[in-house]
Amino acid sequence: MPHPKTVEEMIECAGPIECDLLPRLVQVTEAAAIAAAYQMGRGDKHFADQVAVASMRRMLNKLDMKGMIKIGEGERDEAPMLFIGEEVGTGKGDLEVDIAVDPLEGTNLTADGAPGSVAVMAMAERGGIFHGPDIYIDKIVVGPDVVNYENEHPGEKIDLDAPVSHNLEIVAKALGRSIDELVVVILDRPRHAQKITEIREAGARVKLVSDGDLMPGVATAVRGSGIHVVMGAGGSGEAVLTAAAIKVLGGKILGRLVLPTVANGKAKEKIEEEIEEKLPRLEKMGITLESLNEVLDTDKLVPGKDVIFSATAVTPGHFLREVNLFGDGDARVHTISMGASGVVKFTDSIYIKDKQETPLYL
Ligand code: VTB
Repeated sequence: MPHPKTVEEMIECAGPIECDLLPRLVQVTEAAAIAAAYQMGRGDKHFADQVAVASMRRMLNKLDMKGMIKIGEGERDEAPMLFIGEEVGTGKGDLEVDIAVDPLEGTNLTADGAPGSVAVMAMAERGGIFHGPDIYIDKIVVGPDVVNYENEHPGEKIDLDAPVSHNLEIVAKALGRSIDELVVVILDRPRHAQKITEIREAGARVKLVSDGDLMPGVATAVRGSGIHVVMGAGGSGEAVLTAAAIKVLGGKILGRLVLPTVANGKAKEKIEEEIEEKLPRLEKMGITLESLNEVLDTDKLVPGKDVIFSATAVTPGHFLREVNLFGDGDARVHTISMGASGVVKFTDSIYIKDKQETPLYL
């Protein structure tokens, strides 16, 4: 039976952001990843981040759009570029775009030459991306099989507040396997000690990552990636970027904002200091101490319809190859990009400056 939607129909139903900006977004993450790749393994995570940020910002400012960073490098006083609220783009044209950005996800990984770092960005129409502070989001991320299972079994749903074993049982049933065949990715942090124990006690296997829980979140929606669930508290920007990709891919994320001092079990005074410092900013974004506790689902984190996402690997990743540098700035990069219409691209891009000097490798 033919698929109800032809590829031509899918391409036609792509929104204006996907049509006009997705190809350009890929170039933005590619340029940032190449800039960061020159700093790979040099031990300086701040400089690696800085060059990725600067490159991304230069590229973004060439795009015809009225763009606004909704979640990114930090607040204006902490981040000189791509701060939350910064306007980017030429300002020309009709496209009003919300942006979530992590120019270098995994700065330590890049500095150490370790796997898992990417340059990543998502866009959607105005109001389409959660406007939030740069704190943590505690989350659970699962792929489309789980969403399918939930739709077919009303009453059986993953739940951020349920015991870990409840969520893993649902994922196992959805994937038609037993819990001991599941793999859960979680950041290796003392704040997750209890959760890691619970995951192991429930019978699942744990992959601890030193940094970078964004792409593992995306991987939950990719069969064959070997990752079935991502749990734990990480950067809020990273969670929103995960939400953008997981929304396009039909998976699901549930999250809750949490202050780093709270998540990391700091002393009462430290927590109070953080509240005092951040509360005014939170309130400006419409978030109160009470609403901080709300569960944010995929559509709250990324309400947009015309959502696009691109991630280019700097170092080798779960399903991406690292940047290769060939001399005189020639480079080859590997990207996953996607748009709400349903198109997902794995692209190998080769930038050759001197066509006589640099041969094309396969
Ligand atoms: C998290 C995680 C990221 O940094 O933000 C982490 O989501 C920072 O956590 O993927 P800590 O404050 O515990 O160091 C990353 O691992 C890399 O940006």
